[in-house]
Amino acid sequence: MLKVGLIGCGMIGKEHAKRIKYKIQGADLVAVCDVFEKSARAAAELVGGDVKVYTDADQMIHDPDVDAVVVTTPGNFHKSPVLSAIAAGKPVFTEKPLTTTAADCKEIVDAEMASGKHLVQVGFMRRYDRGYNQVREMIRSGGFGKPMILKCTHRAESVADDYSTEMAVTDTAIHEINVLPWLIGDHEEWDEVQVMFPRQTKNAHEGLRDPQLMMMKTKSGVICMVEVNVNCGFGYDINCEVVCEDGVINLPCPSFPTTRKNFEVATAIEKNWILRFIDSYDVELQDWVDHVAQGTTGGSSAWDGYTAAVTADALVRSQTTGAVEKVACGETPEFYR
Ligand code: ISE
Repeated sequence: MLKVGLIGCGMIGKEHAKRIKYKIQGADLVAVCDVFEKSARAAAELVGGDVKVYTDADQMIHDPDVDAVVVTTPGNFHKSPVLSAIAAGKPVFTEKPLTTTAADCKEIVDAEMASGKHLVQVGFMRRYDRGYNQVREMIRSGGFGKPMILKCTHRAESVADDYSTEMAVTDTAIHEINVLPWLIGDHEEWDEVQVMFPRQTKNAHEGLRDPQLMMMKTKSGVICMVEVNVNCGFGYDINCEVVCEDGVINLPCPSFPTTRKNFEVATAIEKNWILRFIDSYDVELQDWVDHVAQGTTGGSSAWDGYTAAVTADALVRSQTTGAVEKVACGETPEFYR
């Protein structure tokens, strides 16, 4: 049984705490940690109270009762606990993004390589989503020819007041940055990217540029357009249309009953990302635990986290310059091939 300690007891932290405690096979939650003791205690209560409560991440990581670590703090606080877990030689699953800058991700990559062990898995859960996997298989089958254009939307009903223009890249589009090359079987990194700002929505809070159109081109010439629109007001709406040489494939939407009432035919849209990707999170954490049992990692590696961050840095630069920005990740180290 893998004894897991979790750091960061906010929204996704509480979800993962319950998931590890009640759903995942081969793992048990033994400790929770948050700088705010109240949050840590609330998470502990959610899972029945029978876990240690910490406010110091390092102490929890070095607790001999903790075999492996899950990091669910906000992205800009991932670096320190991930480095600390690597130093302790303990497997660590960190929520996306690995960190919010490429420089910080590089430190993690270097530390993991120096440790000589694959310890880090990054929580890009879309690679575990059933729909994305179905689309990927269709592309791999070759029956649709080569993909040429991807048209994606990443829409949310609304965001919190501390959500910034940069976060549209580092926190939101980071999913498409990670999942799209994997989806189309492109093993190289992105080549160039650009952000465009269309007319501003009246629904965004002051200081937030929303919506944003992100254009990303792979080295093989596939162009992806991602509409990030986080105050759309009607739900959490993830779409991805893959235009191939011999046909078009659309990512399935979550299925809801179609209703007929009041002279209207209607189908619901998912409310938020926790619900939209609930199954993907289950599969993802089970896969992490299964890999850890074999002494390996699955899903996205620290290198994937790094290349996503390099791409995000380029998009963030483009938010200011308006220009097409090059993405330069360098050679994939042998360790991650
Ligand atoms: C959130 O952290 C997620 O990971 C969601 O999938 C994404 O849609 C949202 O924009 C992020 O804030």
